[in-house]
Amino acid sequence: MESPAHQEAVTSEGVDMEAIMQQVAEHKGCGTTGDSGKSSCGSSAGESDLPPEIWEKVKNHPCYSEEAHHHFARMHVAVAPACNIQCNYCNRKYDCANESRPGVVSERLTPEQAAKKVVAVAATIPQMTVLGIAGPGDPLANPAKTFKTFELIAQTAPDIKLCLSTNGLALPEHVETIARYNVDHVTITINMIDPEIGAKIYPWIFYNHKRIEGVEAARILSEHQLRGLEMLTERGILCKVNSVMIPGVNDAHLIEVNKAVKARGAFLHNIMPLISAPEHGTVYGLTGQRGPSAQELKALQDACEGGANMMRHCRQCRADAVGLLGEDRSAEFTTEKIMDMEVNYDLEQRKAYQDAVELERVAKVEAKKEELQGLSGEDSDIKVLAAVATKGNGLINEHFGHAKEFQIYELSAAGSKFVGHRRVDLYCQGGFGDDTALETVIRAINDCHAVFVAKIGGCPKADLTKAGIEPVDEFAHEFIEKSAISWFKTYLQKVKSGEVAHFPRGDAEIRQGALISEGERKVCDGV
Ligand code: CLF
Ligand code: SF4
Repeated sequence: MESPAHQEAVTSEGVDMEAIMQQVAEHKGCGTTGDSGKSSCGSSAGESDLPPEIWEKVKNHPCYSEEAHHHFARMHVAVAPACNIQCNYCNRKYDCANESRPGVVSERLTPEQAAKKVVAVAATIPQMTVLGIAGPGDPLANPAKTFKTFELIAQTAPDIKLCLSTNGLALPEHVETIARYNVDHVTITINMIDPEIGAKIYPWIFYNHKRIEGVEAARILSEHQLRGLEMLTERGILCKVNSVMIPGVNDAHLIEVNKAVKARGAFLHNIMPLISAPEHGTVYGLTGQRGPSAQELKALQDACEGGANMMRHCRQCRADAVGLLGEDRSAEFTTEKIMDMEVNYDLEQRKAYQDAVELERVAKVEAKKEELQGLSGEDSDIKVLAAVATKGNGLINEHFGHAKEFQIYELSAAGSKFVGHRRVDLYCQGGFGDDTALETVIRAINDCHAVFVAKIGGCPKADLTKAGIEPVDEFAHEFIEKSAISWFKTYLQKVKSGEVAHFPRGDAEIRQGALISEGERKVCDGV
């Protein structure tokens, strides 16, 4: 729990940056955490950092392994419409903000339709390795539909990992069933462990056939979340905790949440920015509650390092998302289209594809290691952020103007680390560049010293340079981290020789609603 002095420091307007920065200063660094024998190097932990049995579980799960998210895809099926609680950041006509941005599901599916869709997607996208149920309500408030879907998929697509995301209220009563259906990855959204804070996030829960409000509701919810987490980890089920960072409400408190979930064996902690806008019709949207800036989010995530492993590559995806994290191919797989599809579910072909991906991944890791040797003995404390345009596979393979998001890496004498992503509006509009979009892209990556791209035109190059962000296209189609480390070595040399003066960059804006255009959204008819 927070001390009273600590609570005073949190204003209703702002993030408690002082408390967060104090935690950063106390950061103990990377080490082995004990529970499940896992490393605390965050979701970027690779094969050499994890016990073999854990690596087997995460190596092709795009959310549980940062490395995997460059290569492997997930899909969600929207079979769970009802919810048993109310969050102030959710409007029921939108899909679940636990596991998605407040976009909407295009269509809800029956378990049978969902199973058909999974097989059709898996046959078309061999890198699709995980099926998640994340809404649009709460999967465990719809247990019959959720578990029927898992049962059908286990029969027709046995190589696919099953994943579930829940608010946790109904979790304790379903833990045995989750284990029986071989659901090996469970996410619980835990935004607080202090019911007084919880009452500012959750107006009510529906429990034991009753609607319960206020602090009592938050107390019951928190107790169920933490007990459910313990019960799952005791059974060896890998658990991730999602938390929504709500400035002035639970920001600094999430450091306590991180400690509490680590103590109960959570494998990962995913702190996501609040998505809030009046047009979403949520309580927070209508009351003007803001989300965090990029710097505030990163400071909090940094403060939590050394506790439960940090996930930083979440895309807050829709409850019907399909594809690599950051891309959404759901429009290719509507129920109508699936009915007309010739589906050839070839297990051998899928395995061959995934073996080839594994070779590519190993090559990428080796290339990074080799480049890192050039930084050994480097004692500079300079840290910079770099933005990368990529279509996947860990390569710099996207044009600046075609990027819908940039991946962000922190570069230091210790090497490179994935620290986030920024959604942006498309700059290239087919033959011409959109200057307004360019301004928003620059604001979204304003904290970066460089942007790595496969190709870039003269105009955006000039504007980026003027804004102090170096456009780098000399590593087109090469591995991201190897290239970024190589660039950073040169940057450090230039700083040392006096050719370049190093200045910290400013803050950046987390763009809400970018990436998917309004035209692609369809409002569902509510829960
Ligand atoms: Fe889906 Fe969630 Fe499973 Fe992943 S998403 S149920 S764990 S398969 Fe992933 Fe999407 Fe973030 Fe969720 S990027 S919102 S963390
Ligand atoms: Fe919405 Fe999910 Fe919260 Fe339910 S648990 S109110 S669906 S965000």
